[in-house]
Amino acid sequence: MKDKKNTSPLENNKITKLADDKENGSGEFLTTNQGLKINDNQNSLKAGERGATLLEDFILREKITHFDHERIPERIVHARGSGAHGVFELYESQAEFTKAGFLNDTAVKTPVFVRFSTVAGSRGSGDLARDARGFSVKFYTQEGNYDLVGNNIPVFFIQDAIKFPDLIHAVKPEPHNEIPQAASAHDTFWDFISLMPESAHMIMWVMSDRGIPRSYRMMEGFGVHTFRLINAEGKSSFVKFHWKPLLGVHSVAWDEAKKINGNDPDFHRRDLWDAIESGAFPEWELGLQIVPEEDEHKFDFDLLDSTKLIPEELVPIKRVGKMTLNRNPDNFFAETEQVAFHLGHIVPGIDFTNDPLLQGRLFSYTDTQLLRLGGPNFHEIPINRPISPVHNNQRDGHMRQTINTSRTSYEPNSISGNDPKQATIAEGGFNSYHERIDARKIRDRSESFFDHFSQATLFFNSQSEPEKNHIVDALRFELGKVEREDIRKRMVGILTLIDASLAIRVADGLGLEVPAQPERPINHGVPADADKEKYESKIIKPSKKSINISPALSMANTIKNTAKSRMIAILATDGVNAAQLNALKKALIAAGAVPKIIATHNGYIKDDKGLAIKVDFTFLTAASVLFDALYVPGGAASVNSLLAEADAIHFVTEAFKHCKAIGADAEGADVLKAAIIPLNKNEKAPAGVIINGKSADFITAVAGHRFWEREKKPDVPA
Ligand code: HDE
Repeated sequence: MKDKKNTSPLENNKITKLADDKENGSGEFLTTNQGLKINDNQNSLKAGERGATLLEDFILREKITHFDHERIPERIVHARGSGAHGVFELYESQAEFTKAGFLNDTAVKTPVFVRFSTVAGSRGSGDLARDARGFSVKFYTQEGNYDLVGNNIPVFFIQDAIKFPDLIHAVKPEPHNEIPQAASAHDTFWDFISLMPESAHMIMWVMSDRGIPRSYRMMEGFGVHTFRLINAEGKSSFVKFHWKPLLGVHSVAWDEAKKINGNDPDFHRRDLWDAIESGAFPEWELGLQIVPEEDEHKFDFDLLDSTKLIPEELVPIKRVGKMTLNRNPDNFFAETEQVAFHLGHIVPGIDFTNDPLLQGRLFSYTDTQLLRLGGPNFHEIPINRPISPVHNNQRDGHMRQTINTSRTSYEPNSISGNDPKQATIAEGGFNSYHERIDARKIRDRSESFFDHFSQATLFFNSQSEPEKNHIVDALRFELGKVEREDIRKRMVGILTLIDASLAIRVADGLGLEVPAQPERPINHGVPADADKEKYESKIIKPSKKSINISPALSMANTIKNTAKSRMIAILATDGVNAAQLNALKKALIAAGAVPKIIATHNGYIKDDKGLAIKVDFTFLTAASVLFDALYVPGGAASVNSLLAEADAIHFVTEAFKHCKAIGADAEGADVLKAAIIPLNKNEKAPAGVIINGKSADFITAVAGHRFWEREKKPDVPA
């Protein structure tokens, strides 16, 4: 017995299944939604040429009605997103820890769909908001869909799901005037944060450069919560999931982020799309941090507390497989917008823990899809359908696609031989981990959740000097936008509990004194009848710390060995030195980088040999913030035109200010000098600036991403 829509993956894999639902009008007639061929798509049905429109016009009404309903409610959080298809391949069986098929069989290639997102902004907001990024992966496994719905930051703001609506209300635009869009730099957010000390650790991450990634392709991903892996013997281990990007982890500068949002609000979406279209498929390795069940209480934090991470130095990350994104969606709405993730989409071999944030999420995601996608049949939308067969007695509801042909829709039944029937564990039936629970029914938190500051300090201590400076600047910016001084002061008080120097530097920027006695964090965000004294010392003075520094937390320590897919601006115009330009272009392309010619005019320029070179952008349509590096070849005529173009000089100055790799040959160096880049004969060129160098040196500089030491140079305006 088979339901017509949901056939087995053995007969019908995901790719062909999606293909069944694809539509392409090429060579076809225009029709109504009922398949009726349309004869006139230009005029509505009227009573005479100049007469009133007739209600009878079913074609007009169908078209307008559909149009009226084109928008669906956007996601309450993570509304702004971009997606891509791909595949997950396992390196080595993990059967020792989990019986999940896709983590056991290295021969299986599991199709995936990934959606990246910002959190706070609306669907049309800019990509470069300072924010956490969503990193959701749907694995279409042979045992059902498994969703790993994570972020690019390994911890979260709050410990209990009951605070989530408060957090999101605080960060969203303020209710009276709906300002600001996609920004946390406003009073209500910092009011909440300053009253919720458990957010201290996540705040450090969001204020760091992790909050402004260079690309979705250059972000880490984290499952955040501790989950369980269950092996075939039923043995459980704790696990944290990680995604490690093979391009390394890179960010932009904050000044740059603001400008990118103006120049190209789709910067991350375009970057992902273009990379996949050009065949530069983004790749991540899946990492597992496994903690044996018996070690649950060996840490100085609670594994169930989502405001804590397990330092890699304590539990190494084992890389077990690779995900490659290799196909852009055919239709944004049908796939990226309608995809519905849920932590509760799970497969045998993976299970939950009692993390109270995780537990609350298990309720929220189905509930939100019901509203957003309009009813209980959202699993039938092509992007959400599993590749494994679906058979159950659920029926009907809004927009039901499946035509269930069985006479029975209940179990047990004898009419249909009691099919569809339950599966034993051996047959792949899901069986929740039998965790022992013997407890009182309470609303409370474990004392083991009360150290809010150790890991915030650990994160700050583990950053490089430039990264620390960026955190200070970000806090000065965000709190500088807060209007109420009491909130600013309270927040500076919270910072004193993370790091004294951080608090002093932020307070200096705000023109505030560091309070000798910060407002007591326990005064807020606790139950009405809480015994405040009991827990206060635990919140701010943890008894033990196993680790004071974790180099793995610094982006400065990420790999910087590839220029693959980096965007290189070549500033050139008529008369450019062909030999220099072509040599560098060739080397860049060989390294996988993407050179683009930026000229004073569109169309074609002529090099010094008279050959035409296609222009990609002009100084009107490009901006330095959209590129990773720039190069100015020689050629007197070209350089003279660039020197006369103020936008070209600004382009170079800005790239220097944003600490990017810069190369120049021969007369090209004059453009750098005009941009006030210090190039004294006797001195070494500033870091990352390569004059008359080898292509290989320039490419190494591009791979290095940023030369933050240049930030200290006060003499370069931008
Ligand atoms: Fe979500 N979250 N979340 N979240 N979340 C949603 O589900 C929610 C949390 C995350 O690309 C919503 O389909 C609650 C942590 C991502 O489609 C909603 C709590 C983490 C996405 C929801 C959290 C996330 C969402 C909105 C506190 C990192 C985008 C639309 C208990 C591990 C998924 C939707 C996509 C989306 C609720 C906390 C990640 C409302 C109640 C922690 C990546 O259901």
